[in-house]
Amino acid sequence: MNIRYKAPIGLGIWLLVLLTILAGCESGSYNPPKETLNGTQKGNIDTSAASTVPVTDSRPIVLGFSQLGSESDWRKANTLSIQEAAKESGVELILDNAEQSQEQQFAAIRRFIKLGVDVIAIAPVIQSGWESILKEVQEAGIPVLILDRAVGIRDSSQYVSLIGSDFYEEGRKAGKYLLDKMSNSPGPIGIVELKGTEGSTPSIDRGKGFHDTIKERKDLTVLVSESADFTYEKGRDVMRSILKEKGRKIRVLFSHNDDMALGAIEAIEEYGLRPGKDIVIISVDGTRKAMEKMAEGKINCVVECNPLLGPNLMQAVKELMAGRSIPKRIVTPESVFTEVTAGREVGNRKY
Ligand code: GYE
Repeated sequence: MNIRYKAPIGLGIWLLVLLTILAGCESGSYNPPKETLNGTQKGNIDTSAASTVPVTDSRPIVLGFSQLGSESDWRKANTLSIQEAAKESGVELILDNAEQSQEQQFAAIRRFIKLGVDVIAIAPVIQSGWESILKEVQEAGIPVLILDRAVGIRDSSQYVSLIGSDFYEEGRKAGKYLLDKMSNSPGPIGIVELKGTEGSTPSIDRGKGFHDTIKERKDLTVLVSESADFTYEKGRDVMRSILKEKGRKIRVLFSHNDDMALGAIEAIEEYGLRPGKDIVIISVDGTRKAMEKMAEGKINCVVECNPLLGPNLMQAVKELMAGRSIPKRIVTPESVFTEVTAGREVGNRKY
């Protein structure tokens, strides 16, 4: 799916910046080019308008964005936020949905290079394997912004900035909630962990943060840790089979995202147990649907992960094109919601 956006320049973007920018010691910058797009038509990206963009300083900035997929409500909100922010700030967005395939991401990035876009943004599906494609982009002289998930590369000069959450911290918050919740419950306490996409940063880091935190209590045992790819369907199916095997030994579910938690709730109810009561459920994201389930008492805690990265991304793009440097790492501030406040929070959710 490729969608092209051309929109008038608005000022609202500057008011819409909701997220805190934490400057690291490193920062990235880029000398903005003056040349226009070369306008070749490649793949299924519509480039017809690109070739007509005039060679002037006032032409819109063109951003090629490789989105990793549409696997969850978080992802859908993330894509929408980027589309809206692009419109709002007058950035011309060329969006490619890679449907969970790193190969498709590479193909999209190569098309962006051929088109001669001004900036490339990438939300990487997995962490590894990015070095050689980023080298190609570097050789083409196009600056790269990494969004949401990280890339595991040796040479960090291959991208300008990483914009997104601290997933390790999210895992730690989930672990801390569990320690607190179980402080008066005797062990052993059996835990199921539903992981996200194997090899993706949020799955790796949320897992680490959670395990590192709960290990202080020896009678908390992770019975099964299995990937359900961040989707509702796999969350339900994987939980069904885990329940068959472990049944009532399961006292806790830590799900790496809301979609999988919601799928697992379906499986738990089918099995005849009460989610949120017989099985304590901790999830990550903070979607409206998860908040509603929490208000019903079927989820106990949701660690927030903010998908509304569009304003931050557009601001970074503009700063870069103006030749200013931006922080190497831009982290989004996030909170934790529990069953105690869920009812109040439902109405405030934007995704
Ligand atoms: O938590 C999950 C999505 O990368 C932070 O990806 C993102 C994760 C998010 O599929 O719902």
